[in-house]
Amino acid sequence: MKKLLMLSAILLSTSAFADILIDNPRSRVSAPTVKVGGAFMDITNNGKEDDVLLSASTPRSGKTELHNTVIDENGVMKMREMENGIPIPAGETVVLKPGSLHVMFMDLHEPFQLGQTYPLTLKFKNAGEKTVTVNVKDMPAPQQHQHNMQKDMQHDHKNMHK
Ligand SMILES: [Cu+2]
Repeated sequence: MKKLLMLSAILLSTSAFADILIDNPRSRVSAPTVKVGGAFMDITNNGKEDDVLLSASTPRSGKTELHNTVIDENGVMKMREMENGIPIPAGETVVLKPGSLHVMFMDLHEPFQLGQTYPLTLKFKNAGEKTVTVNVKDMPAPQQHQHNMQKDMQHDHKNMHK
């Protein structure tokens, strides 16, 4: 039974010459005590058939999920697991980036450090498994706006006392 399933999987995959390209795989430097992290990249499907990113795995993490970031009815940002994977339509590029779709590491064995690289295996429905090398980068968190607001408020406060 298992052999039959494998055979049909091979037959299916030979009909699909899905050409998946993965560009700029990267992770953010993580704080020493943080056990979670993400991976971001552009995934282009140059094939003629739609594909799906089903799962991801790396020796760096005990558990890895595929997530999307959504804003709920209360305006709160939440991450949701993509239980059926991330669709990669034919002829399109799907962007995995902070605040959007991402690979999520739920159980990092060690934090990501600047300049490190690590292997990440992506499993596609048609294209099969592809292992890429992820670069750990100093990706700035989108918090500068808040800092600016704080400065502006202090500024206003001073002006009031003039
Ligand atoms: Cu997440």
